[in-house]
Amino acid sequence: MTDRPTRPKLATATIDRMETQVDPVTPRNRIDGLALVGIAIACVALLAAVFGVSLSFGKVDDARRIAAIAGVATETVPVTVSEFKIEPSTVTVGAGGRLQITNGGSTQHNLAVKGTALHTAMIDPAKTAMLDLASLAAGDYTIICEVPGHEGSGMTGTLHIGAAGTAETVMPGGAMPGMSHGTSAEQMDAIMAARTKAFPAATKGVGAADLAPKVLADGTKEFDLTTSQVDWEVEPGKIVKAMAYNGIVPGPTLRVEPGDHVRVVLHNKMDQSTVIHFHGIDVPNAMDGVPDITQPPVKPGETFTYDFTPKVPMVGLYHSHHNGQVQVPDGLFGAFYVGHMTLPAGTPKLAQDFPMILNDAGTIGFSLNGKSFPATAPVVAKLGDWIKVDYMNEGLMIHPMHLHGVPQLVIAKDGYPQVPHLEDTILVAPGERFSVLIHATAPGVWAWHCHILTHAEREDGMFGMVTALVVK
Ligand SMILES: [Cu+2]
Repeated sequence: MTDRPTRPKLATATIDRMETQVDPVTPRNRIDGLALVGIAIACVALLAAVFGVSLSFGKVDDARRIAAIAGVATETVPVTVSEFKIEPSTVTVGAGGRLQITNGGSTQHNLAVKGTALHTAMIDPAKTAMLDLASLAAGDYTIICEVPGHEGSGMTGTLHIGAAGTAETVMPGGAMPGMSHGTSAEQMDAIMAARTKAFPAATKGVGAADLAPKVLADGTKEFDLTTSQVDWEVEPGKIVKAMAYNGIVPGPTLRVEPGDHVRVVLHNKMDQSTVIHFHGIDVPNAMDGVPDITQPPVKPGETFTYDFTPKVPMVGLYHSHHNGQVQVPDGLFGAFYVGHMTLPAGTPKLAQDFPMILNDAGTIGFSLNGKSFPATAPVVAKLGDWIKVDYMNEGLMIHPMHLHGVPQLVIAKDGYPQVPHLEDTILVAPGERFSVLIHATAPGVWAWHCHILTHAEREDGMFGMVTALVVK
């Protein structure tokens, strides 16, 4: 990170007041209350569904009883469906087992076993459904998504049902074993510890690096952004097909000052059209980057120049607005800063100031600045440091970003100053930006993660939207 804003030191008493200022009843607290009621209703519905299934399948219970007598727990194998694939493409399940199907895509999918009556209901994005396989004899089956056109687009795979009493290890995506089949607590702990101890794991490529503009003779700041399809290492060994600006995810961080004449030259080297929308930035209508509303799509091989002079200081974003539900989560996003935010009176000089861009979909999946734990970057601070973080959500879901150890002082939403107030969990919806100050007053390694636990933890340990604040 470069160009840290420098702020004058002010009286400690002011800082102390700022730190203890708490807003006890914000609308967000009320939303949390409503969310709790929703979760309670969902839990009751889930229990009803589970009992409903177990009552209606006598055969299933028999298979489970046999499995139980044989000392084998019911195996639950995770499967992810998305546009347009089933992962893993070969699923192996012991007799009496079941599938836990998560929709990692952005539209509805289901999972069906071809040639049988077994299928799930339609699963909404980010939702999960169970599919009991105990009625299937040992052998190989074809699994598909039944949404018209999805099977033909690639949503097909093989389901292998093992013989009764077999315990087969399944490693979807090379990472997540089907744990419940004879995995001891010790084995599970060891698998989890291996992931966590790998943090911070080295991977190829670092996103969000600052890009210095070319300064033209008249003072215009010009940035070249080239889109291309690249291999991106999300976590060690997990290399995905991403779409990237200048080869990195997130794309380069662009910084200008209010009143700067800015040109962003987009070179499209992908095999599909694209555009750039400058999210939150004051641009003239013709530069708004929405295909067929303000400009034609920029076709493969074409170049388009965005030309504007932003005047309002902003914590903004730039991203695709064409086939955006694919192009953005697959990597076409980056931070765009206009000037520096006015910090609350009394804020000392910041030791660090950086964007943390959230994503949860596409080929990249659950990630912070383009990386999944343990490849996420820890934030290393000295005791007493002040740090500014701009959460920016480029995903399809909401993420409550929770930091252990010290509270977060929210100072702005979407680049607009708010009355500073402390929170320990910041709810960041898609498109939103929240700017927070963190005062590193507690030594230690503090977990920092999205608190929707399926975005951060799974049977083989922590993954996705997890990093740490390390205070020395
Ligand atoms: Cu999340």
